Amino acid sequence: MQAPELVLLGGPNSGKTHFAGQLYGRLRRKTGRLLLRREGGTPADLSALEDVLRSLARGHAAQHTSAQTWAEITLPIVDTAGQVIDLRWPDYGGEQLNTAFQQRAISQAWRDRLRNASGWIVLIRLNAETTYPEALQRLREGAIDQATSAGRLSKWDANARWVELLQLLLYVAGHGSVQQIKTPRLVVMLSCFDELGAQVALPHEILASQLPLVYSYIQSIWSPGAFSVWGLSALGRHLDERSEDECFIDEGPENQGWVVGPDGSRSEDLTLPLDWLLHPA
Ligand SMILES: Nc1nc2c(ncn2[C@@H]2O[C@H](COP(=O)(O)OP(=O)(O)O)[C@@H](O)[C@H]2O)c(=O)[nH]1
Ligand SMILES: [Mg+2]
Repeated sequence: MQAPELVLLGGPNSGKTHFAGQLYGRLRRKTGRLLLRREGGTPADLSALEDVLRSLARGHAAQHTSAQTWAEITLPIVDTAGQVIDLRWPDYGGEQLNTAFQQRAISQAWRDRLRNASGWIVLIRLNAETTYPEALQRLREGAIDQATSAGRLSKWDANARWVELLQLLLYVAGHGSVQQIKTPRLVVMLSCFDELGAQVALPHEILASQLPLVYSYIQSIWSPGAFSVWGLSALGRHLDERSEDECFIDEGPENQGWVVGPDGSRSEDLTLPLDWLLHPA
């Protein structure tokens, strides 16, 4: 029997590649909730993930993803009780979500994956999202500045964009919205969480305050208990391709990075959100 699948979704530059590398490091290290599965079959080609870890061990960020290498990456995963799952990156250079949104086009392969997945992981990097909270206020006050508003509002508000995207993906995957969704379970990870500074609020509260429409859409469409919101800092800090970060060099990438759970608890075990997807309460 085929293992159930999780798919990871996120726009370009949302941190997918570095999360992949760091997750791979954790899975290999066998100290987290989930492990890498090695039994039977042809071993998966995980050299792209090895490359990411190698860059990080030298203290710098990995190079920009080449579309080809990442097209077919699957991480075979097992939990301590022997339950298996495959994590897929349907990511060809990270542009697929944009294409889906702009051209309403999704490949057959991608459609099948979305349809068959038991869980979706959506990466949202809040710092890179554009919203226009004051535009509504100005509309109400009638104080429209033609010169600035025309330029500034040329991009979709991230609220509308994500809601539309989720709607599209659900539709493509064949999930109606008459009943609240239990499958696929959904994990929203607020990536590069370190960029938001020290946070007292819980991850879902941060999502609700920064992308209120997205949060209320998810809340109304997904069954309570079938979605959760996490903070993710796969690196714990910013690195670029020329960094020589001493923490990464001295302590190793496996000791960097953390997640913040839905209850606010912080852990170095980057496998926890996947474990949550795997185990409905
Ligand atoms: N501050 C911070 N930056 C990160 C983190 N993870 C990745 N980045 C940076 O964000 C950029 C995009 O990351 P990448 O994983 O390549 O995104 P992708 O395009 O979605 O695969 C890179 O410059 C990374 O160094 C993180 O946890 N914190
Ligand atoms: Mg990438």
